Amino acid sequence: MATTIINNYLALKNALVEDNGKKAASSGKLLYDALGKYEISSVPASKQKELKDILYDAREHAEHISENGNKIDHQREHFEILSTDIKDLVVITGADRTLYQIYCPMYDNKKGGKWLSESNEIKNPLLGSKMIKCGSVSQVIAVK
Ligand SMILES: [Cu+2]
Repeated sequence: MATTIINNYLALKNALVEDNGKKAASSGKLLYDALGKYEISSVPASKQKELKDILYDAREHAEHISENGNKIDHQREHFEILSTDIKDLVVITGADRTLYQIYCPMYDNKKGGKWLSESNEIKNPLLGSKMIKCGSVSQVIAVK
């Protein structure tokens, strides 16, 4: 179960909702550590290569977020890509709670962006206070 990864991902997400780059950086560091500690052998052998690749990619993004506490736009760019990694990860590892994938069509000059949330109430981490309510649920990832 990816409990520690999910906890730290959501703490990072909530720091970005609050426009708090410093807090996002410290959560990013905890997420980086949690990703490094995940036991790949806990998933079926057929999924281990894919999981390893996801963990590697996610760690790079978490590291950049941890190192850019005063550049929140840069943190958000990494967070948006990281969010797809975390979604792919929980599809393999399972999750201890229901997660909502939320889509915001306004992010990055209307290219759009996605993230995961513990709630279906929209609080936008990609745009923060500028457009806090922008987004809609695109997928529900249920506990398995
Ligand atoms: Cu970077």
